[in-house]
Amino acid sequence: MRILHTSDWHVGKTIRGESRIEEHRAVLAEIGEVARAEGAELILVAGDLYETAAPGPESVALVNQTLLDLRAIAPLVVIAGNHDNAAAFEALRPWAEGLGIVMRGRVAGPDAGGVVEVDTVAGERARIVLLPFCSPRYSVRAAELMALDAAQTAGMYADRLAAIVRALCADPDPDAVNLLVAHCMVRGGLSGGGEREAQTGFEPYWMSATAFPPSLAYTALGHLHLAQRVASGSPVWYSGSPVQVDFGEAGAGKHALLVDVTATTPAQVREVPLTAGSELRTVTANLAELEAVAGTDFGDTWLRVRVDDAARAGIVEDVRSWLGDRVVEVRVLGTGRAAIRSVERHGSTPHELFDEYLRAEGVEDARLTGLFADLLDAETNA
Ligand SMILES: [Mn+2]
Repeated sequence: MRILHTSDWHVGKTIRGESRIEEHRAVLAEIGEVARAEGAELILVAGDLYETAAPGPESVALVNQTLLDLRAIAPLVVIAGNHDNAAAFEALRPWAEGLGIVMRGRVAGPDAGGVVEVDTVAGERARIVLLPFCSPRYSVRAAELMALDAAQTAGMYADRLAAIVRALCADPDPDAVNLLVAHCMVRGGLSGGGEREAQTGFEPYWMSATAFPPSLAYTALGHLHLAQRVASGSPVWYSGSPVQVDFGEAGAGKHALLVDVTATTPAQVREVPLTAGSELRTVTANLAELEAVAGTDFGDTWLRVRVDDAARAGIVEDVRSWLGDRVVEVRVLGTGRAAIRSVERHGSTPHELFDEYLRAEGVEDARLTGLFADLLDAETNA
C-alpha cells in the first residue's frame, strides 16, 4: 500500500502577529494534491494540526475542510500532538468516525481504540497503533490503561512510554501492514528550533528509538519539524512540518512522505517536496547594506533582520521603511547586551512573548521555556 505521512501543520501559527492562514491554506491544498496525484491509499497525520489548544474559528474551518478533502482521497488517521487540544479531539471522535476518519486525542488501551484496523480500497489491511502526545502527567494514567504492573509505571517517562508501546504492539498481525503513528520526541532527533522544548526541569519528555519494535513496518512520527529518519531497527520517520514554523528551519526544505510497504516487503520512503509555504529568512547586515537593498521585492519571504551596527534611535523604523512589511523582527546587535528589538505583542503566542522576555533579560535556559510550556498546558488543558 502507498501511505502519505504528514504532521505538524500548526494551523493558527502567527509570525510576530501576522496571520499565516493563507500560507497554510495553500500548503494543505498542496498536500491533498500530492496525495491524489501519487495515489495515496492511506493518510496519516501525526499530530500538531493546530498551533494552540484553543484554535480560532478560521483555523478550525481550514483543518476540518482539509480533513474532509483528505478523507475523500483515502482512509485517514489523525492523532493529537502536544499543541492540540486532546480533550477536543476526543470529543470530536464520534463525528470523525461518522465521516470515516480515525481520530484520537489521548492514548487508549489496545481494545479501547488504541489500535485500529484499516482496509485500503485495494483490499490491503493496516493494523495501526495510535500514540497521541502523552504528557508526563498523563503517562501514568496511560500506563494503567495498558494494565502494566507497578514496576513498569514507576520509572521515568521514557521507560513508561516504551512499556506502553510494547503493550500496544504486543499482537502484530502477520497478514497486515503493522504501523505506529505517534507524536513524541525521540532522543537523537534533529530539532528545527520551533518545537516546544521537549524537556522540563523535572523530567525529560523524550522516548528512545529502541521502544519501536521490529514488527513495525513503518513508524510515522510527528513533533520535530525537520523531515528525517530516526536511527532504529525498523523504519521510523518524522515527516516534518509542511511550512517553516521557525527561522531555525531555514534552508531545510519541506516535505510530505510517501511510503510504499506491504505485509511482506520493507517500507520504501520518498520525500516529496512541498513548496507552497513561505521562506523564513534571517538577514544580517549593517545599515548601509540594508539601505542599499531598499525597495527589493522579497516576495512572500518573511524576514528577520539583524542590524550589525551600533544602536541609535529610529533604526527599526528605517529598516522597515527600506525592506517593507515582510519584516517581522528587527534586532540591533549593537554592542554588548543592550540589544533593541521590535516585538509585536498583539497576536503573539504566550510562548513567543515569554521567549522575548527571556531574551531581553539575557537568560538562556531551556528548562525555563519547558517549565513555562508545562504550566501553560496545565492551565489551558486542565
Ligand atoms: Mn509537537
